[in-house]
Amino acid sequence: MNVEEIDEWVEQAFKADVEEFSALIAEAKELLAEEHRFRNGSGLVRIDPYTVRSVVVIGDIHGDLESLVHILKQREVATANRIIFLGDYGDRGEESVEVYSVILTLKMLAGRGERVILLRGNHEGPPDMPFRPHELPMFFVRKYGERGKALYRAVKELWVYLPHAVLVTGRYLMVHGGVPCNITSLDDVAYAHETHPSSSTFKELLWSDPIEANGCFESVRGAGRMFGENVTDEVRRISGVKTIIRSHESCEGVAVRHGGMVLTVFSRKGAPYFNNRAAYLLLDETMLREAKDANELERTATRVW
Ligand SMILES: [Mn+2]
Repeated sequence: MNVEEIDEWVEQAFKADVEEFSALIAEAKELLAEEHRFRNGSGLVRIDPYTVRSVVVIGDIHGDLESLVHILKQREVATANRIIFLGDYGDRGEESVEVYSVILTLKMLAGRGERVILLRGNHEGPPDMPFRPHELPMFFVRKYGERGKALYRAVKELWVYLPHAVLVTGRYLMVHGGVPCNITSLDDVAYAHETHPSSSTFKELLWSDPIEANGCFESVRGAGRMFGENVTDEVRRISGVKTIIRSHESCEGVAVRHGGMVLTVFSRKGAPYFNNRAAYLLLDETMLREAKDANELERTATRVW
């Protein structure tokens, strides 16, 4: 992809009629469903660090089309072997509908083989995990009138096919929210969506936040938990990685937690959050071959504004 192509996607995102948008969603659904089947229903995407040269990681976008486009136009992003989004595409930002259009276009053009990975955030969760405010349906109706409701429902149907975790073997575990307090194997993460709601693992992956303490605590969000440093360390052991990469909390692009074991990446800026900077990560060959901690990742993160 190049700058001109991305400008075309954006133009199309604004002018797409119901039929065009509906066709894009249907095609994306087919591709995402196929990848889901290919993983045998697992929600964990595995990346062998020796088979790729560069991986880009993008945090919450939440309707911030400007930051998304700015990031996609960077040469190192266009040439990356994998682009991983950590979830939360719609809501908050006025251009949530257009963000979906651009992200699904990117996904379609990347084709099969999980080159573009769209993780599930808490704003793409199952129906029994509500969140507020959920403005996406309103944005669809504002743009497309009554027929926007059907488009919104079609987008919602995609969520079930999205994976919720990425493992870069021996290096990094990526999720939207956080690591669960009571898991015993990586399969607990991979199939968390299937054990939901009898187990809280899925909810924790999508909703939890790190806390600078040991143990597990109730979350002020009303869903998920606050997980302590000892939990992070245990999940690192179980999954065989050095660092957890997640998004979900606004920060000035990147933030280090748990003494360098957790990195938060946030890729949107502006209201209703108060951060002035967004960021993304480029994991180059060195960073894929050597497991880096969050301090090292923070130093190399690209602040986009
Ligand atoms: Mn979130």
